[in-house]
Amino acid sequence: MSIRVAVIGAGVIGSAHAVSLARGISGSTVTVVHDFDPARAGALAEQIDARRVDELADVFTADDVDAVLIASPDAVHAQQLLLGLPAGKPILCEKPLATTEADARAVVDAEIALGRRVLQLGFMRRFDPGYVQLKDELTAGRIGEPLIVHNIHRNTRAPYGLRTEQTLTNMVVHEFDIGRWLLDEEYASITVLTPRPGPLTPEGQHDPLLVILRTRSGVLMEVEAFANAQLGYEVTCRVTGSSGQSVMGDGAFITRSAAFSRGVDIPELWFGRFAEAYRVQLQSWIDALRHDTPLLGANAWDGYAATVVSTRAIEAYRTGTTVDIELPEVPELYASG
Ligand code: ISE
Repeated sequence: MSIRVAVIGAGVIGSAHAVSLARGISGSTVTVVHDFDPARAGALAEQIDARRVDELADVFTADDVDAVLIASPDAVHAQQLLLGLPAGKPILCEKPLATTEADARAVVDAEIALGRRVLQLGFMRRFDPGYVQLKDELTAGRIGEPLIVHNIHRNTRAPYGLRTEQTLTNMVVHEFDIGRWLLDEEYASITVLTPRPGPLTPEGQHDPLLVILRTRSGVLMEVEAFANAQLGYEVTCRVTGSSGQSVMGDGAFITRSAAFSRGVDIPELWFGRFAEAYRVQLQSWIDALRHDTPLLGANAWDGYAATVVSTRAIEAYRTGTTVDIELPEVPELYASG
């Protein structure tokens, strides 16, 4: 049985997912494409032999759609999820779940009202071989107890023209999620520091940011988030433990020595670094749907938790203070797994 997927959003990431689901992933086809821009939807649909659907609500109820993938702009994720969840079909939604806490909670409540978990969030780093090995390092206790987590997250140029607040909600939200997942605990507080602007920092923006979190048990985590880093796309994570250190590098397979220099190429965009994570995420999602097994990725509650941290991060950035982070009790629907 092939899972018939509808893709909402025919931009860069939506198109990449659609082509992957249509051609690369086993057990899936793409039957429907929707975009705010019908011409863009039509072009993608034609490329992968799908049909274009212009009315968003119809996508979720279409007879030839078993599951939906949302890859629209961040600000409309919640609204589209609220429209689609009542149809009860599985949805894989790109991160972030929402850009405000209230919207994120509304999505969680809509899924609770449905009574079962159908939503998976596109925090694809949980499927990246590097992060999976790092998690394994920590779970196996190979470096003792984790004490400090150092992260770097750099883009060549601000993707989608991100402004400072969006660096937190669009970029660092990945670290908010991966830190909870790696350490298996919640954060207690957050601080956001800004260095002086560099010559290429856009007027009125702060870039890079240094984000410092403390977890409930007292682990420190810092993230250098640099949206206009110029040097290429880089994500690394280094954990200092009580009896060792684990470093997740830049994902390069090849170190080249030539012309009296030794080094690796740096990708320009995140696809270059996380291609395998995106592929494994999609295959895992399709496999879970085909075999009716639990979804392995981040769930709606994880998306809500990351959004809460993002909103506290914005507060910390704007006020220049350390802001406490509290989460409500985990609802029963998300209590296990
Ligand atoms: C982008 O939206 C992504 O999700 C990428 O994974 C991330 O690394 C990049 O910084 C974001 O802008």
